[in-house]
Amino acid sequence: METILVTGGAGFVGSNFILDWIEHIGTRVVSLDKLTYAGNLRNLTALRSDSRHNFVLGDIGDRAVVRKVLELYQPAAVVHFAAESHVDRSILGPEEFIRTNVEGTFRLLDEVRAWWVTLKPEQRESFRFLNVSTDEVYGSLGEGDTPFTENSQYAPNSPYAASKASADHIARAYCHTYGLPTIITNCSNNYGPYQFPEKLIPLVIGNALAGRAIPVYGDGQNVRDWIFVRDHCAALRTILRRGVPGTSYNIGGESERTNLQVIAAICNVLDEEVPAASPRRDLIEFVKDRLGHDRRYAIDCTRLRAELAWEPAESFETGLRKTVLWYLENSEWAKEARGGNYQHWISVNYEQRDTICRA
Ligand code: NAD
Ligand code: TDX
Repeated sequence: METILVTGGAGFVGSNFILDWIEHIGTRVVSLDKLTYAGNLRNLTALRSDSRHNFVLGDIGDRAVVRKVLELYQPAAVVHFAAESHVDRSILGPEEFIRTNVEGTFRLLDEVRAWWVTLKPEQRESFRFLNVSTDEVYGSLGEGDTPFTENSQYAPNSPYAASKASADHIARAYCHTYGLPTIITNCSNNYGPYQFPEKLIPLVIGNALAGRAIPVYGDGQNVRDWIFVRDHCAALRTILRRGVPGTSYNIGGESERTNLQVIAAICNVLDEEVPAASPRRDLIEFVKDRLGHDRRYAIDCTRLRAELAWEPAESFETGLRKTVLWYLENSEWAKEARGGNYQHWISVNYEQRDTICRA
Protein backbone atom coordinates (compact mmCIF):
# COMPACT_ATOMS: atom_id res chain seq x y z
CA MET A 1 0.00 0.00 0.00
CA GLU A 2 1.13 3.54 -0.67
CA THR A 3 0.78 6.66 1.48
CA ILE A 4 -1.96 6.69 4.08
CA LEU A 5 -3.49 9.72 5.76
CA VAL A 6 -4.08 9.42 9.51
CA THR A 7 -6.18 12.03 11.30
CA GLY A 8 -5.58 12.49 15.03
CA GLY A 9 -2.12 10.91 14.72
CA ALA A 10 -0.72 12.77 17.74
CA GLY A 11 -3.33 11.31 20.09
CA PHE A 12 -3.21 8.07 22.04
CA VAL A 13 -4.53 5.47 19.56
CA GLY A 14 -3.47 7.43 16.47
CA SER A 15 0.19 7.65 17.52
CA ASN A 16 0.28 3.96 18.44
CA PHE A 17 -1.25 3.19 15.05
CA ILE A 18 1.40 5.20 13.20
CA LEU A 19 4.26 3.57 15.13
CA ASP A 20 2.72 0.15 14.48
CA TRP A 21 2.20 0.93 10.78
CA ILE A 22 5.79 2.08 10.25
CA GLU A 23 7.00 -1.04 12.09
CA HIS A 24 4.86 -3.54 10.15
CA ILE A 25 4.03 -1.95 6.77
CA GLY A 26 6.62 0.79 6.45
CA THR A 27 4.99 2.99 3.80
CA ARG A 28 4.57 6.75 4.24
CA VAL A 29 2.11 8.11 6.79
CA VAL A 30 0.82 11.66 6.76
CA SER A 31 -0.74 12.83 10.04
CA LEU A 32 -3.31 15.60 10.13
CA ASP A 33 -3.80 16.78 13.70
CA LYS A 34 -5.00 20.00 15.33
CA LEU A 35 -2.95 19.33 18.49
CA THR A 36 -5.72 19.92 21.00
CA TYR A 37 -4.92 19.36 24.70
CA ALA A 38 -4.93 15.60 23.92
CA GLY A 39 -2.51 15.78 20.98
CA ASN A 40 1.16 15.37 21.82
CA LEU A 41 3.94 15.35 19.25
CA ARG A 42 6.22 13.67 21.80
CA ASN A 43 4.24 10.48 21.10
CA LEU A 44 5.88 10.50 17.67
CA THR A 45 9.42 11.42 18.75
CA ALA A 46 10.74 8.10 17.42
CA LEU A 47 9.77 9.24 13.90
CA ARG A 48 11.19 12.77 14.12
CA SER A 49 13.82 12.22 11.47
CA ASP A 50 12.02 9.44 9.61
CA SER A 51 11.13 10.49 6.06
CA ARG A 52 8.20 8.05 6.09
CA HIS A 53 6.25 10.34 8.41
CA ASN A 54 4.94 13.82 7.62
CA PHE A 55 3.03 15.89 10.15
CA VAL A 56 0.47 18.50 9.10
CA LEU A 57 -0.98 20.81 11.75
CA GLY A 58 -4.63 21.35 10.90
CA ASP A 59 -8.29 20.82 11.69
CA ILE A 60 -10.30 18.04 10.01
CA GLY A 61 -13.12 20.59 9.76
CA ASP A 62 -10.98 22.95 7.66
CA ARG A 63 -11.95 22.01 4.13
CA ALA A 64 -9.10 23.92 2.49
CA VAL A 65 -6.46 22.12 4.57
CA VAL A 66 -8.03 18.71 3.98
CA ARG A 67 -8.27 19.37 0.21
CA LYS A 68 -4.64 20.45 0.04
CA VAL A 69 -3.43 17.39 1.96
CA LEU A 70 -5.42 15.02 -0.26
CA GLU A 71 -4.17 16.64 -3.46
CA LEU A 72 -0.58 16.78 -2.29
CA TYR A 73 -0.25 13.27 -0.84
CA GLN A 74 -2.84 11.26 -2.84
CA PRO A 75 -3.44 8.76 0.00
CA ALA A 76 -4.51 5.20 -0.67
CA ALA A 77 -6.54 5.28 2.56
CA VAL A 78 -7.70 7.65 5.28
CA VAL A 79 -7.69 6.31 8.83
CA HIS A 80 -9.82 8.70 10.85
CA PHE A 81 -9.01 8.89 14.57
CA ALA A 82 -9.29 12.65 15.18
CA ALA A 83 -11.96 13.30 17.77
CA GLU A 84 -12.78 14.72 21.12
CA SER A 85 -12.62 11.46 23.04
CA HIS A 86 -13.28 11.92 26.76
CA VAL A 87 -16.78 11.11 28.04
CA ASP A 88 -16.44 13.31 31.15
CA ARG A 89 -15.41 16.33 29.08
CA SER A 90 -18.38 15.71 26.76
CA ILE A 91 -20.69 15.94 29.77
CA LEU A 92 -19.24 19.28 30.85
CA GLY A 93 -18.84 20.76 27.37
CA PRO A 94 -20.55 18.88 24.55
CA GLU A 95 -20.23 21.59 21.87
CA GLU A 96 -16.65 20.82 20.88
CA PHE A 97 -17.68 17.17 20.47
CA ILE A 98 -20.38 18.09 17.99
CA ARG A 99 -17.99 20.45 16.18
CA THR A 100 -15.16 17.97 15.72
CA ASN A 101 -16.79 14.54 15.84
CA VAL A 102 -19.92 15.38 13.82
CA GLU A 103 -19.23 18.47 11.69
CA GLY A 104 -15.51 17.78 11.38
CA THR A 105 -16.07 14.18 10.30
CA PHE A 106 -18.75 15.34 7.84
CA ARG A 107 -16.45 17.93 6.25
CA LEU A 108 -13.58 15.48 6.11
CA LEU A 109 -15.77 12.85 4.43
CA ASP A 110 -17.20 15.39 2.02
CA GLU A 111 -13.76 16.63 0.95
CA VAL A 112 -12.54 13.04 0.61
CA ARG A 113 -15.51 12.22 -1.61
CA ALA A 114 -14.95 15.29 -3.82
CA TRP A 115 -11.30 14.27 -4.32
CA TRP A 116 -12.02 10.52 -4.61
CA VAL A 117 -14.39 10.96 -7.59
CA THR A 118 -11.47 12.44 -9.56
CA LEU A 119 -9.37 9.26 -9.17
CA LYS A 120 -8.95 6.54 -11.77
CA PRO A 121 -11.53 3.70 -11.40
CA GLU A 122 -9.01 1.20 -9.98
CA GLN A 123 -7.78 3.75 -7.41
CA ARG A 124 -11.37 4.59 -6.48
CA GLU A 125 -12.07 0.92 -5.92
CA SER A 126 -9.05 0.19 -3.74
CA PHE A 127 -9.35 3.40 -1.68
CA ARG A 128 -10.56 3.03 1.93
CA PHE A 129 -11.94 5.46 4.51
CA LEU A 130 -11.70 3.83 7.91
CA ASN A 131 -13.90 5.52 10.51
CA VAL A 132 -12.45 4.57 13.90
CA SER A 133 -15.30 4.43 16.37
CA THR A 134 -16.30 3.06 19.74
CA ASP A 135 -18.47 0.42 21.39
CA GLU A 136 -20.13 3.25 23.33
CA VAL A 137 -22.45 3.89 20.34
CA TYR A 138 -24.40 0.76 21.37
CA GLY A 139 -25.29 2.11 24.83
CA SER A 140 -25.21 0.14 28.05
CA LEU A 141 -25.66 -3.58 28.82
CA GLY A 142 -27.16 -5.23 31.87
CA GLU A 143 -25.25 -7.89 33.80
CA GLY A 144 -26.71 -10.89 31.95
CA ASP A 145 -27.02 -9.34 28.48
CA THR A 146 -25.13 -10.81 25.54
CA PRO A 147 -22.23 -8.70 24.20
CA PHE A 148 -22.74 -6.13 21.44
CA THR A 149 -22.61 -7.45 17.89
CA GLU A 150 -22.42 -5.36 14.72
CA ASN A 151 -26.22 -5.74 14.53
CA SER A 152 -26.89 -4.30 17.99
CA GLN A 153 -29.04 -1.20 17.91
CA TYR A 154 -27.27 2.15 18.27
CA ALA A 155 -28.34 3.69 21.59
CA PRO A 156 -25.63 6.22 22.56
CA ASN A 157 -26.02 7.65 26.05
CA SER A 158 -23.35 10.37 26.46
CA PRO A 159 -22.80 13.39 24.22
CA TYR A 160 -19.47 11.75 23.25
CA ALA A 161 -21.16 8.50 22.24
CA ALA A 162 -23.91 10.38 20.39
CA SER A 163 -21.33 12.38 18.44
CA LYS A 164 -19.44 9.20 17.48
CA ALA A 165 -22.71 7.50 16.48
CA SER A 166 -23.52 10.48 14.23
CA ALA A 167 -20.10 10.22 12.59
CA ASP A 168 -20.66 6.49 11.99
CA HIS A 169 -24.03 7.18 10.35
CA ILE A 170 -22.53 9.81 8.05
CA ALA A 171 -19.65 7.48 7.06
CA ARG A 172 -22.13 4.69 6.38
CA ALA A 173 -24.35 6.99 4.29
CA TYR A 174 -21.38 8.14 2.19
CA CYS A 175 -20.76 4.52 1.23
CA HIS A 176 -24.39 3.69 0.55
CA THR A 177 -25.19 6.90 -1.36
CA TYR A 178 -21.95 7.81 -3.15
CA GLY A 179 -20.10 4.51 -3.14
CA LEU A 180 -17.17 5.94 -1.13
CA PRO A 181 -15.54 2.77 0.32
CA THR A 182 -16.01 3.48 4.02
CA ILE A 183 -15.60 0.94 6.81
CA ILE A 184 -16.58 1.53 10.44
CA THR A 185 -14.83 -0.06 13.42
CA ASN A 186 -16.32 -0.09 16.92
CA CYS A 187 -13.68 -0.81 19.53
CA SER A 188 -13.81 -1.22 23.29
CA ASN A 189 -11.67 0.59 25.91
CA ASN A 190 -8.01 0.84 24.90
CA TYR A 191 -5.07 1.06 27.27
CA GLY A 192 -1.33 1.24 26.72
CA PRO A 193 1.54 3.69 26.17
CA TYR A 194 0.83 7.37 25.40
CA GLN A 195 -2.71 7.47 26.81
CA PHE A 196 -3.57 10.94 28.08
CA PRO A 197 -3.69 10.78 31.91
CA GLU A 198 -7.33 11.89 32.20
CA LYS A 199 -8.46 8.33 31.31
CA LEU A 200 -8.90 5.71 34.02
CA ILE A 201 -5.77 3.55 33.66
CA PRO A 202 -3.08 6.27 33.33
CA LEU A 203 -4.90 8.37 35.94
CA VAL A 204 -4.78 5.52 38.43
CA ILE A 205 -1.10 4.80 37.71
CA GLY A 206 -0.18 8.48 38.19
CA ASN A 207 -2.23 8.97 41.36
CA ALA A 208 -1.10 5.69 42.92
CA LEU A 209 2.56 6.50 42.30
CA ALA A 210 2.16 9.97 43.78
CA GLY A 211 0.24 8.66 46.81
CA ARG A 212 -2.84 10.66 45.78
CA ALA A 213 -6.44 9.44 46.16
CA ILE A 214 -7.69 7.10 43.41
CA PRO A 215 -11.18 8.39 42.48
CA VAL A 216 -13.77 5.70 41.74
CA TYR A 217 -17.06 6.86 40.26
CA GLY A 218 -20.18 5.44 41.92
CA ASP A 219 -19.78 1.90 43.27
CA GLY A 220 -16.89 0.94 40.97
CA GLN A 221 -18.86 -1.99 39.56
CA ASN A 222 -19.17 -0.57 36.04
CA VAL A 223 -17.75 -3.01 33.52
CA ARG A 224 -15.62 -2.22 30.48
CA ASP A 225 -14.00 -4.56 27.95
CA TRP A 226 -10.28 -3.71 27.81
CA ILE A 227 -7.99 -4.10 24.80
CA PHE A 228 -4.27 -3.38 24.56
CA VAL A 229 -3.88 -0.50 22.10
CA ARG A 230 -1.47 -2.36 19.79
CA ASP A 231 -4.07 -5.14 19.39
CA HIS A 232 -6.54 -2.49 18.24
CA CYS A 233 -3.92 -1.17 15.80
CA ALA A 234 -3.27 -4.66 14.40
CA ALA A 235 -7.01 -5.13 13.90
CA LEU A 236 -7.22 -1.85 12.00
CA ARG A 237 -4.31 -2.89 9.77
CA THR A 238 -6.09 -6.17 9.00
CA ILE A 239 -9.39 -4.43 8.28
CA LEU A 240 -7.69 -1.91 5.98
CA ARG A 241 -6.23 -4.76 3.98
CA ARG A 242 -9.13 -7.18 3.88
CA GLY A 243 -12.24 -5.53 5.33
CA VAL A 244 -15.29 -5.11 3.14
CA PRO A 245 -16.48 -1.54 2.37
CA GLY A 246 -19.91 -0.77 3.77
CA THR A 247 -19.29 -3.17 6.67
CA SER A 248 -18.66 -2.46 10.32
CA TYR A 249 -16.37 -4.51 12.56
CA ASN A 250 -16.43 -4.80 16.32
CA ILE A 251 -13.00 -4.93 17.98
CA GLY A 252 -12.54 -5.99 21.60
CA GLY A 253 -10.10 -7.63 23.98
CA GLU A 254 -12.64 -10.08 25.43
CA SER A 255 -11.47 -8.91 28.86
CA GLU A 256 -14.40 -7.63 30.85
CA ARG A 257 -13.40 -6.13 34.18
CA THR A 258 -15.14 -3.94 36.75
CA ASN A 259 -13.40 -0.65 37.42
CA LEU A 260 -12.48 -1.86 40.89
CA GLN A 261 -10.85 -4.99 39.41
CA VAL A 262 -8.85 -2.81 37.01
CA ILE A 263 -7.70 -0.52 39.80
CA ALA A 264 -6.77 -3.45 42.06
CA ALA A 265 -4.75 -5.02 39.24
CA ILE A 266 -2.82 -1.77 38.65
CA CYS A 267 -2.15 -1.36 42.38
CA ASN A 268 -0.85 -4.94 42.60
CA VAL A 269 1.62 -4.48 39.74
CA LEU A 270 2.82 -1.17 41.21
CA ASP A 271 3.19 -2.66 44.69
CA GLU A 272 5.33 -5.42 43.18
CA GLU A 273 7.46 -3.14 41.01
CA VAL A 274 7.79 -0.14 43.33
CA PRO A 275 7.02 -1.29 46.90
CA ALA A 276 5.36 1.32 49.11
CA ALA A 277 4.78 1.58 52.87
CA SER A 278 1.12 0.57 52.52
CA PRO A 279 -0.79 -1.19 49.72
CA ARG A 280 -1.82 1.31 47.05
CA ARG A 281 -5.40 0.07 46.99
CA ASP A 282 -5.79 1.92 50.32
CA LEU A 283 -5.81 5.10 48.19
CA ILE A 284 -9.20 4.21 46.63
CA GLU A 285 -11.85 6.84 47.28
CA PHE A 286 -15.43 6.59 46.06
CA VAL A 287 -16.66 9.83 44.47
CA LYS A 288 -19.92 11.08 42.96
CA ASP A 289 -20.90 9.02 39.93
CA ARG A 290 -20.56 10.17 36.32
CA LEU A 291 -23.88 11.49 34.95
CA GLY A 292 -25.63 8.83 32.87
CA HIS A 293 -22.75 6.42 33.58
CA ASP A 294 -23.04 3.36 31.29
CA ARG A 295 -23.05 0.23 33.42
CA ARG A 296 -21.48 -2.33 31.15
CA TYR A 297 -19.89 -2.67 27.70
CA ALA A 298 -18.99 -6.04 26.19
CA ILE A 299 -17.97 -6.73 22.63
CA ASP A 300 -18.58 -9.75 20.44
CA CYS A 301 -15.84 -9.67 17.80
CA THR A 302 -16.74 -12.97 16.11
CA ARG A 303 -16.93 -11.27 12.69
CA LEU A 304 -13.38 -10.01 12.92
CA ARG A 305 -12.08 -13.33 14.21
CA ALA A 306 -14.02 -15.52 11.76
CA GLU A 307 -13.81 -13.45 8.57
CA LEU A 308 -10.43 -11.76 8.95
CA ALA A 309 -8.63 -14.18 11.30
CA TRP A 310 -7.65 -11.47 13.79
CA GLU A 311 -6.67 -12.44 17.35
CA PRO A 312 -5.57 -10.17 20.20
CA ALA A 313 -1.96 -10.88 21.18
CA GLU A 314 -2.23 -9.63 24.77
CA SER A 315 -4.34 -10.79 27.68
CA PHE A 316 -5.46 -8.10 30.12
CA GLU A 317 -2.77 -9.23 32.56
CA THR A 318 0.15 -9.14 30.08
CA GLY A 319 -1.03 -5.89 28.46
CA LEU A 320 -1.57 -4.18 31.79
CA ARG A 321 1.89 -5.14 33.07
CA LYS A 322 3.47 -3.77 29.85
CA THR A 323 1.47 -0.59 30.28
CA VAL A 324 2.40 -0.03 33.94
CA LEU A 325 6.07 -0.68 33.13
CA TRP A 326 5.90 1.78 30.24
CA TYR A 327 4.55 4.51 32.52
CA LEU A 328 7.27 3.75 35.07
CA GLU A 329 9.96 3.99 32.39
CA ASN A 330 8.46 7.10 30.80
CA SER A 331 7.83 9.28 33.82
CA GLU A 332 9.03 12.39 31.91
CA TRP A 333 6.37 11.86 29.24
CA ALA A 334 3.69 11.47 31.91
CA LYS A 335 4.91 14.53 33.84
CA GLU A 336 4.81 16.66 30.71
CA ALA A 337 1.35 15.36 29.78
CA ARG A 338 0.10 16.32 33.24
CA GLY A 339 1.17 19.94 32.73
CA GLY A 340 -0.95 22.61 31.03
CA ASN A 341 -4.63 21.91 30.65
CA TYR A 342 -4.55 18.74 32.77
CA GLN A 343 -4.39 20.48 36.17
CA HIS A 344 -7.36 22.66 35.26
CA TRP A 345 -9.28 19.53 34.25
CA ILE A 346 -8.51 17.79 37.55
CA SER A 347 -9.82 20.80 39.45
CA VAL A 348 -13.05 20.94 37.40
CA ASN A 349 -13.77 17.20 37.29
CA TYR A 350 -12.76 16.14 40.79
CA GLU A 351 -12.45 19.10 43.14
CA GLN A 352 -15.66 20.77 41.88
CA ARG A 353 -17.46 17.46 41.38
CA ASP A 354 -20.47 18.30 43.58
CA THR A 355 -21.36 21.31 41.48
CA ILE A 356 -21.84 19.12 38.39
CA CYS A 357 -25.24 17.58 38.77
CA ARG A 358 -28.43 16.79 36.97
CA ALA A 359 -30.90 19.72 37.03
P1 NAD B 1 -7.20 11.23 21.96
O1 NAD B 1 -8.09 12.23 22.60
O2 NAD B 1 -6.04 10.71 22.71
O3 NAD B 1 -6.62 11.82 20.58
C1 NAD B 1 -7.39 12.56 19.69
C2 NAD B 1 -6.46 13.25 18.70
O4 NAD B 1 -7.28 13.97 17.75
C3 NAD B 1 -5.53 14.29 19.35
O5 NAD B 1 -4.23 14.18 18.82
C4 NAD B 1 -6.16 15.63 18.95
O6 NAD B 1 -5.21 16.68 18.85
C5 NAD B 1 -6.76 15.28 17.60
N1 NAD B 1 -7.89 16.17 17.23
C6 NAD B 1 -8.94 16.51 18.00
N2 NAD B 1 -9.77 17.34 17.31
C7 NAD B 1 -9.22 17.50 16.08
C8 NAD B 1 -9.60 18.22 14.92
N3 NAD B 1 -10.73 18.95 14.90
N4 NAD B 1 -8.83 18.15 13.82
C9 NAD B 1 -7.68 17.42 13.84
N5 NAD B 1 -7.25 16.72 14.92
C10 NAD B 1 -8.02 16.76 16.03
O7 NAD B 1 -8.17 10.05 21.50
P2 NAD B 1 -7.86 8.49 21.38
O8 NAD B 1 -8.14 7.84 22.66
O9 NAD B 1 -6.55 8.34 20.70
O10 NAD B 1 -9.01 8.06 20.37
C11 NAD B 1 -8.79 8.14 18.96
C12 NAD B 1 -10.03 7.68 18.24
O11 NAD B 1 -10.32 6.35 18.59
C13 NAD B 1 -11.28 8.49 18.59
O12 NAD B 1 -12.03 8.68 17.41
C14 NAD B 1 -12.01 7.62 19.58
O13 NAD B 1 -13.40 7.85 19.51
C15 NAD B 1 -11.64 6.24 19.08
N6 NAD B 1 -11.66 5.21 20.12
C16 NAD B 1 -10.88 5.34 21.23
C17 NAD B 1 -10.91 4.36 22.20
C18 NAD B 1 -10.09 4.48 23.46
O14 NAD B 1 -10.30 3.68 24.38
N7 NAD B 1 -9.18 5.42 23.55
C19 NAD B 1 -11.74 3.25 22.04
C20 NAD B 1 -12.53 3.14 20.89
C21 NAD B 1 -12.47 4.13 19.94
O1 TDX C 1 -11.47 9.06 37.62
C1 TDX C 1 -12.14 8.17 37.07
N1 TDX C 1 -12.81 7.28 37.86
C2 TDX C 1 -13.62 6.30 37.34
O2 TDX C 1 -14.23 5.52 38.09
C3 TDX C 1 -12.23 8.04 35.63
C4 TDX C 1 -11.50 8.97 34.72
C5 TDX C 1 -13.02 7.03 35.14
N2 TDX C 1 -13.72 6.19 35.96
C6 TDX C 1 -14.56 5.13 35.37
C7 TDX C 1 -15.55 5.59 34.32
C8 TDX C 1 -15.64 4.39 33.40
O3 TDX C 1 -16.60 3.48 33.90
O4 TDX C 1 -13.67 4.24 34.68
C9 TDX C 1 -14.26 3.76 33.47
C10 TDX C 1 -13.36 4.13 32.31
O5 TDX C 1 -13.39 5.54 32.19
P1 TDX C 1 -12.61 6.31 31.01
O6 TDX C 1 -11.17 5.93 31.05
O7 TDX C 1 -12.98 7.75 31.09
O8 TDX C 1 -13.20 5.61 29.71
P2 TDX C 1 -14.68 5.48 29.11
O9 TDX C 1 -15.59 6.51 29.65
O10 TDX C 1 -15.10 4.04 29.30
O11 TDX C 1 -14.39 5.79 27.56
C11 TDX C 1 -13.17 5.31 26.93
O12 TDX C 1 -13.37 4.12 26.23
C12 TDX C 1 -14.09 4.15 25.05
C13 TDX C 1 -12.57 6.35 26.00
O13 TDX C 1 -12.42 7.57 26.69
C14 TDX C 1 -13.41 6.54 24.77
O14 TDX C 1 -12.77 7.42 23.85
C15 TDX C 1 -13.62 5.22 24.10
O15 TDX C 1 -14.51 5.37 23.04
